[in-house]
Amino acid sequence: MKVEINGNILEFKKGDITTVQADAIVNAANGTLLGGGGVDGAIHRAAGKELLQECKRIREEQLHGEELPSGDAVMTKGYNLPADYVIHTVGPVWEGGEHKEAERLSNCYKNSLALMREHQLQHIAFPSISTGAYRFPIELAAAVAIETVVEYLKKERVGKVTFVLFSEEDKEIYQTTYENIYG
Ligand code: AR6
Repeated sequence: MKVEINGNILEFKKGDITTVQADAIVNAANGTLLGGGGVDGAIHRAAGKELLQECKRIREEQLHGEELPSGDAVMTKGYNLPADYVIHTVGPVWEGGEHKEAERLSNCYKNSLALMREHQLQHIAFPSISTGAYRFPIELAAAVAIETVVEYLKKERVGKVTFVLFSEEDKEIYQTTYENIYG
């Protein structure tokens, strides 16, 4: 499904984000930036070892050894990926909903879009951040993700945003959520 918002394109696709030829793909990382399972593991495997080396440099130089807080985002090159860049963001772990999970998830999207704009990228692809290992209920996460992205696109002309969902079921949830809010 594809819609136009203020001269931008928003689309929903089923697929593996490591195969997407966007200017940047977003990684649902953890604070260590050292890789993990899920989409993070897939991105590191497909990008190659140099990605891990750059992530380690960011930990040392930009973050002074600290972990990247949830909601924040940093950018690296894409190395062996078809995408030029990877934006690493850390989603919130779902702890019942009263620990600012929605706000922190929204910040993941906002901060990734801010990096997109800062670096004048025209196409960014997001996975469904926090809805795997971090257990954020996908219906709620989809509403936060979509509202954050749509409100941004109404204000800024950046280009194209693709949600790359890993299953048909997840894609249906995102599309239905979009229709329910904006249809
Ligand atoms: N392409 C697109 N989506 C994918 C792919 C892929 N190749 N692989 C998985 N997904 P998760 P989180 C979907 O667990 O919940 C990692 O270990 C998946 O089906 O990857 O933010 C990190 O290191 C789900 O819908 O990320 C962290 O420790 C979505 O991506 C932790 O998991 C997110 O699932 C982050 O957990």
